[in-house]
Amino acid sequence: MAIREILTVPNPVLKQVCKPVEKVDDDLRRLMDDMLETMYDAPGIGLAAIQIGEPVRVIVMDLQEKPEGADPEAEGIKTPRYFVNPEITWSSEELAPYEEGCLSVPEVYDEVQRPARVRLKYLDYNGNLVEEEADGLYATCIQHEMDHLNGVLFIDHLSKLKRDRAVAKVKKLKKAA
Ligand code: GNR
Ligand code: NI
Repeated sequence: MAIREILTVPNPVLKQVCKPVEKVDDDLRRLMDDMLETMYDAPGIGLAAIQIGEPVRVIVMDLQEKPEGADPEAEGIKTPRYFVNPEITWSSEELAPYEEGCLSVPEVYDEVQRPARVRLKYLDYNGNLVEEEADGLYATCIQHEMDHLNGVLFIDHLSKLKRDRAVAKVKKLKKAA
């Protein structure tokens, strides 16, 4: 496994529409392993393949929710999730706000409103079809990640003023580094 570089705004690669995966094979599993390692290292709770420059419809996620009654001091047990060619098949009318961040827009956080619940279908790590409903942080995160597959960032849901400020902040951060 390998930690890969995470692309940041205003890299035009992040604006690409990603291609569907044709086959869940060992090459793709290697990519998903690298994405997960990169995400844990960052650290983040989700990562889309385009964030490491691979224009394919692949997402990894680990919401790191501690099991109920778990020792709060204990290290969270890793619960990785993998999504290949995900599709949203239903969205609730009800919206929910969440203070979002993005590894491709470091150190910028702002509130985005998205459907509170979605139904989705996708292929998992082994290429099996999964259909399920998401709510809470899972719903927010999967919609944030699926935006990446279509070249959309969370700052695209903000005003132009806030978006321009966010890009300027990331450019400045990068210059200082
Ligand atoms: O690590 C992340 N945290 C986060 C918080 C609120 C809403 C979405 C996210 S996803 C983000 C990682 C990332 O940039 N994924 O694309
Ligand atoms: Ni993101």
